[in-house]
Amino acid sequence: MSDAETLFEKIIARELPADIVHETDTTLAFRDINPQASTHVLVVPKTRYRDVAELAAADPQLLADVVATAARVAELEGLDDGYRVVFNTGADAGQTVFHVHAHVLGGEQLGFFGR
Ligand code: DGP
Repeated sequence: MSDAETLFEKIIARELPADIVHETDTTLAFRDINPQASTHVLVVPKTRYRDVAELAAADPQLLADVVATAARVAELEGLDDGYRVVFNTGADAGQTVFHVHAHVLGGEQLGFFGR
């Protein structure tokens, strides 16, 4: 990891405001500033990895923590009819913040997506 700090480190450090919905020892969940569904929460590990592939290779337990926090967020947000977890990975997928994050989307019928 060599890139400059991202804004998510600042949110984790409480140097930037965010609407935090859940926190664990290793993860933080906060609402996306530009929601793409009725519920749109981002889950980040407190330790920075660039993307989900790097996280999986370096620390599988921390990836499991991120997924468990996503599931807990879905429970807290009442997404009882289902939800989607997305890890955008790289430029073609539209990743803009290079601190791995899971998007948790739900609260309505989601369309299929791709192009
Ligand atoms: P991605 O495109 O997968 O890298 O998603 C980055 C997301 O981060 C995007 O949906 C918008 C969100 N985002 C960008 N800046 C901020 C911010 O300052 N606060 C919050 N809460 N979300 C942000």
